[in-house]
Amino acid sequence: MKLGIIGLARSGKTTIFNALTQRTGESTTPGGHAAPVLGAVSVADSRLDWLSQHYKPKKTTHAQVTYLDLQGLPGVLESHQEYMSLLLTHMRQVEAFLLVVRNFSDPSLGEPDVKHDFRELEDEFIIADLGTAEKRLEKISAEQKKGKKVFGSEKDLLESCLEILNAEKPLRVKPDLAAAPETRGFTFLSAKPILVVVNNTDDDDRLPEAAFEYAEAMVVRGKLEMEMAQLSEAEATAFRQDFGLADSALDRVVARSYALLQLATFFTVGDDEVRAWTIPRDLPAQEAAGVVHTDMQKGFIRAEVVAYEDLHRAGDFASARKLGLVRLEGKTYPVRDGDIINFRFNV
Ligand SMILES: Nc1nc2c(ncn2[C@@H]2O[C@H](COP(=O)(O)OP(=O)(O)O)[C@@H](O)[C@H]2O)c(=O)[nH]1
Ligand SMILES: [Mg+2]
Repeated sequence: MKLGIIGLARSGKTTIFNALTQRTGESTTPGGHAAPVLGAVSVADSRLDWLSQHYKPKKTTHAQVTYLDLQGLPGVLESHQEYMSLLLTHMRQVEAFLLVVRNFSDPSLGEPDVKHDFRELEDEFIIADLGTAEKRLEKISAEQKKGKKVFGSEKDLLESCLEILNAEKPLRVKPDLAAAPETRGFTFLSAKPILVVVNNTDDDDRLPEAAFEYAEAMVVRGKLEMEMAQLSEAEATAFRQDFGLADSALDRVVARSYALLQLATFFTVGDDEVRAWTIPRDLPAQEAAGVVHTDMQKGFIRAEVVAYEDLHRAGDFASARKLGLVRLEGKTYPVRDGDIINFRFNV
């Protein structure tokens, strides 16, 4: 899963990125302005821990989340064309945005205004998408004038997109429009799921009320979390208790992102490797097999499935089987969160 961290200057993007990826520092391009920075983290999962203890494999592989610190939006927009096009390329590739808004007072920017800052970012998405949709529609009319045929319902879909964007709404309000085969390729920014990350001061853990339209929001205390991310495990646990934080920012952001993107985790187990895989919820078993290996998808026969809870309760695979908890499922079986799957396939 790839998430882009975006926000206005000095909103705390780098601070939060560092907290999530347990890094320090800032990077810049040779040109001097900030560059998109990439960091990957393993997703903690107590189920994977148990499976790993149980199977004692040579290798245990966690699901991975990649974060991109997409610096500088807007402001650099007009001044650095080259950088902006690089930024847009990165932005189009992420599955969702973490939208950081400043909720602490800054010596140069003054008191925070989360609603205003959020809206400014949303407008950037909408304006970028308006440009894309208008340009494509102009091209379509030019082609039609020359007598060319228009594919499927592309024009209708784009006109519906324009209507939403012109009403100053993000395409997120109607995800089907931008997910259609005719429009998917445009990778509209305002259609991507967003999670607003409100960056609070150390002593405040409340979410501002009703400030964000068409978006889910959560609080992270960026500075505090970054400091905690640099402590040892034991120190961090003690620190967290003092501040009433049960889980790290990383755990909370990952959990919310999985929910937002409707993702699920399934596991494969064996002597060589125990591994967690991230898929869209309810993905058909044959497609889930393809996530592991294309041969497994092509030669798919059956999926042998046991729910984590069932295996855990039974104690081991043989007992789970005796209890009738191991099922044989076909190609279309919708994979559930926590399934442990052994794919049977022919090559
Ligand atoms: N008080 C306070 N300051 C913060 C917090 N998060 C970031 N800052 C400060 O705000 C400034 C900008 O943060 P930075 O992460 O570099 O912002 P970016 O420009 O969005 O990457 C730095 O001086 C940070 O120390 C926070 O949660 N509380
Ligand atoms: Mg930064």
